[in-house]
Parts: sequence; C-alpha cells; structure tokens
Amino acid sequence: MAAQNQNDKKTTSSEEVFSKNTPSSMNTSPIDLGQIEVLQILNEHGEVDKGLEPDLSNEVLLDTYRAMVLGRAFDSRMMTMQRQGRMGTFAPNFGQEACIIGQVTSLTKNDWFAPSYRSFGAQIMRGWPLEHLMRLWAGFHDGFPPPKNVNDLPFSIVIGSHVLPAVGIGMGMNYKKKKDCVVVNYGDGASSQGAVSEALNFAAVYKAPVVFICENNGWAISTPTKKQRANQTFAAHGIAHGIPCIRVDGNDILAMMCATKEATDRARNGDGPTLIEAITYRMSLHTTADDPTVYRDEDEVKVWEARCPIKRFETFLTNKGLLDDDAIKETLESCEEEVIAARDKFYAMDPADPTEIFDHLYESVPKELQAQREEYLRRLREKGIDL
Ligand SMILES: Cc1ncc(C[n+]2csc(CCOP(=O)(O)OP(=O)(O)O)c2C)c(N)n1
Ligand SMILES: [Mg+2]
Repeated sequence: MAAQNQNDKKTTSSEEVFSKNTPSSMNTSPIDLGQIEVLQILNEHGEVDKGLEPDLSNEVLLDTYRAMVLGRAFDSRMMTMQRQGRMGTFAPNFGQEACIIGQVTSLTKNDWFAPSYRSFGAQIMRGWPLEHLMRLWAGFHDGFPPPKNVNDLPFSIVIGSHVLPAVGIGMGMNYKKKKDCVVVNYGDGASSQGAVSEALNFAAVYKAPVVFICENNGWAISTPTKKQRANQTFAAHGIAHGIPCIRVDGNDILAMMCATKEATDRARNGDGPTLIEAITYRMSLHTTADDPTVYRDEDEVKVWEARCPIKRFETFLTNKGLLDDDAIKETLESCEEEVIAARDKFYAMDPADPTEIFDHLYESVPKELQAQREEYLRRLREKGIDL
C-alpha cells in the first residue's frame, strides 16, 4: 500500500482514478504530491484488482455488505421520520457507506472509535442499538452516552473538537502499555480547525496509536473543498506533521478496509499514527436543515451516483457468486425490518423531560437559567403540556 516515502507500483495516481469526470468543486492535486497515491481495489464498475484483493472470508464480506445496506436503510427511515416531524435534525450518510463502515472493520472491542456526526453506520457495527441512536438524534440526553462496553466517544457537534481527546486516549494506551488503538474521523471542513493540527502534532510526537480518517466528501455544508484548502490533498496534512499518509478511494469498501487494517496494525505495533484521506462524496443534504440545490450543481451529484459504494460492492459479490438478485432483495428487506422494529421500540419509549436541557451545564442552576426554565414551562402549559 502507498504510504509516505513508499513506492508501491500497484497503486495509482489520483489523476488516474479521479480526473475523469471530476466535478469542478473537487480539483484533485493541482500541486504534484507524487508520493501520495490513491488506493483503489474495486473500481466504479465493481471490477477488482486481483493483485490487491484482500483475503477475506465470505462471512466477513457478506457481513460488511449488510452493514452498508443497514446504514442506508437507517438513513432513509430517519429522513422520513424527520420529515414527518417525529425526529430531530439529522445528518445523512448517503453515498459514504464504504468510507464509514470500512473504518471500523479492523477494530476490536478494546479499541476506541471517536466518530463525527455522520458515522451511525459504524456506530451500529460497534454495538449501538438502533433505537439508542434514534434517541440521540431526537435530542434526548440519554441517547448520547455510548452503551455499556462500547468504547466509543459520543460525537461532538463542535467540529473537530473530538480529535484531540481521541489522541489523548491513544497516549493513555501507550502510557498503560496496551496494544490497542483509536480510530478518529473528521471532515474536510473540520481539517481547518486548529485543534485538528494540534491533535496531529501531539499524535506524531508521542507516537500515539491513532488512525486519523479525513472524510473528504467534497463539501463542508456549502463550502466546496477548493475553498477549504489551497492544496486539495488533505492527506498532505500528514506529511506536514511527519505522519505516514495515504489517499483512498473512499467509495471502495475493500480499499477502506485494507488501508485501515494496515494503519491499525501499525498503531498496535508501536509505530504511531497514520492519516488516511478517504475521497468520497456527500450525496444528500448536509443535514435536514440544509438545501444543497441552492449552492451545488445537480450534474456533480450524478457523477458520483455512478460511483455508488453499495452498487459496486454488490457487483463484486455477485461476480464472486456470493449474491444474486434474490439475496440482494432479502438483505434490503431484512435491514428495513430491523430499522422498523427499532423505530417502533423508539416510539414506544417515554419521551425525555424537555426541561433537561437546563440541567447539565451547571452543578446548581443560576437564577437567569432558572427564570428561562420557568418561562419555558409556562409556554409548554399554554400549549396544554403540563409536566
Ligand atoms: C466549531 C464549529 N464551527 C462551525 C460549525 C457549524 N458546522 C456544522 S457542520 C459544518 C461543516 C463540517 O464539514 P466537514 O468537516 O467537511 O464534515 P461533513 O459535514 O462534510 O461530514 C459546520 C461548519 C460547528 N458545528 N462547529
Ligand atoms: Mg465535508
């Protein structure tokens, strides 16, 4: 695999993989950063590079496929629930399923995962019940803490702020001489936060066992990557900090799994952090509060539709004799049923007490906040809600 200062002939340059039909918002590599190559194992037609194909069992391949389909089924249902007024603001992950699932397939229960808000597919794999995630997105406080025995951080809405704590966890692992590691993801937009540079520097200097995944999905709300960073290669952040780095086709699940496996092995062996830039695309809106049609061209979205991570994996698995039309249909139906069952459980739960939003900032509530609490209760009573 390509990493800093290595020359693996099997990987290709970013131009070969992405120059064709690359949308204008995503100039790739205007500067020659020749050492940072793009790893792709499954091309957008689902054809595999035999020389790079990983040796994975049929069970792992099919479980990974189902995890991607389940993530998308969760996504679709949450969008519907939000539009029905039964869910809070939600950040979909359409089109980024390979990027997100491939990050966690090489983690064990002892490892840590520090996600951003678009990571629910991976959170499900890590052991978060779906109805727990629904509580979270509905804004109920009890949805935020990770379930018992799941070593994940709750995601932070403050962009990039979870990256430093993730490095702290990695440094703690070194201190305790553990062989575990941390995967932390953040977006192209988050990469501009000072805290992310600080985190990279700490991890590099202290050889923290951390895998940084920069999810370059083309946009930070309405800011395209070309306005985010003059050097379009987010992986170069690694070079600047002395961290081995690689760019990966983030819509290729096999490439994501291989890159993350190599990075987690390196971390466990005491060789410190790795930075993976996953090149993917946010197919849908930023959140349910956003309307991308006002700032981006639909033609751009069409280009990425052809690079669908689920479709290309389906083609690969079908060619391998592991899937057929019936199995594809059954997988989708069973994932939808699982999501519906979770939705019904979620609807049957008691809602949270809405006044809890006043409870968690101060040990004793200051009088100004107490006045707001009373005002809020008064307004709820006006609407016929008496707590
Ligand atoms: C510190 C901070 N600044 C601004 C925001 C508002 N905000 C929410 S999401 C977002 C864009 C993040 O883009 P990116 O990191 O690329 O992640 P993506 O949403 O594309 O997954 C911004 C600016 C915030 N939540 N926190
Ligand atoms: Mg982004």
